Amino acid sequence: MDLSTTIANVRFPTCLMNASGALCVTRDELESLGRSRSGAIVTKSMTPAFRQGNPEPRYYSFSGGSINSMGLPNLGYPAYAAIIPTLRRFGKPIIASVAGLSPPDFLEAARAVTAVLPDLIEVNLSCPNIPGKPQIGYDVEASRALLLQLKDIITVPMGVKLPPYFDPVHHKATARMLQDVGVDFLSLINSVGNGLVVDPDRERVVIKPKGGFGGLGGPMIKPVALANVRAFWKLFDGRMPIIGTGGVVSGTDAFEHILCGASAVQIGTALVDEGAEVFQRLEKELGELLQRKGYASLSACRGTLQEL
Ligand code: RRO
Repeated sequence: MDLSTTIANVRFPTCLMNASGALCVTRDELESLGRSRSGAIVTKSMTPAFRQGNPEPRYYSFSGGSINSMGLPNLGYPAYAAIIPTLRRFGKPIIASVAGLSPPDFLEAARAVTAVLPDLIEVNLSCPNIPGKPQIGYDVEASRALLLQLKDIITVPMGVKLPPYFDPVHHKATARMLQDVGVDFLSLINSVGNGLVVDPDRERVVIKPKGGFGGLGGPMIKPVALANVRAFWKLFDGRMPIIGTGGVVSGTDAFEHILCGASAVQIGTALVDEGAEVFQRLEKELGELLQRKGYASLSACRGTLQEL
């Protein structure tokens, strides 16, 4: 089964790839993604300087999913600008994720990483874990101002990684802004920010930063992710490429994202739990599912979710 896909005129050998943040911080991790069946290499969100991130424990996995408050640990853009050209040998697209603690940080990281020409750039407007720094993606006008400046700097296709929205008004206002700016693709969604997981036996939180608050991922957020993929697919009349992220642990989960309108799917929690072999398993499961259902390609079922 051909699981290849195209986003903003960039061809991906398969539609399954890592989510930014999951096993993609170090050179070793990025090379391991290169050797895996991941359809792309997506970097950890990069800031101008190296960041240690938040104190540990800062990631916790449980049956419902995961909670993290990593705090943007990354090597800093000079390191990624040096690593990215060496990743080309793996022959798959490279998506550089760019973040910052302030708009000038974003611009600086974007300028530097654009110079080494990753295939696409994903602007992360939705990190929930920096104490005192709200997620920019929840402020439509601040997002517009930042993205307009980034659009002038970034010469490769520019996408945005958005936080989950929970009201149609927010989907609509954000879609209008993204249309005005002219972004090339969407990654939906980042973790569901500021959740709290409690260990009832120990009567305490499970991660250290921010009093235990952190971004939720994995199976429990799948319906929220699907809703955001679907809402933006409809608002853009199916013309905006969408990478679906959230709760994909099986081929069926990936299929659900595609039915809602995703052109590709990113894997976070399941990748951390299983390691890079997860891509092979999901590829097999998705391929067999499509075959069983009689679909010859992803595009045959993309966005075709039926309503009652
Ligand atoms: O590093 C993190 O704490 C983090 C980031 Br930048 C993000 O975008 N999403 C997330 O769940 N964690």
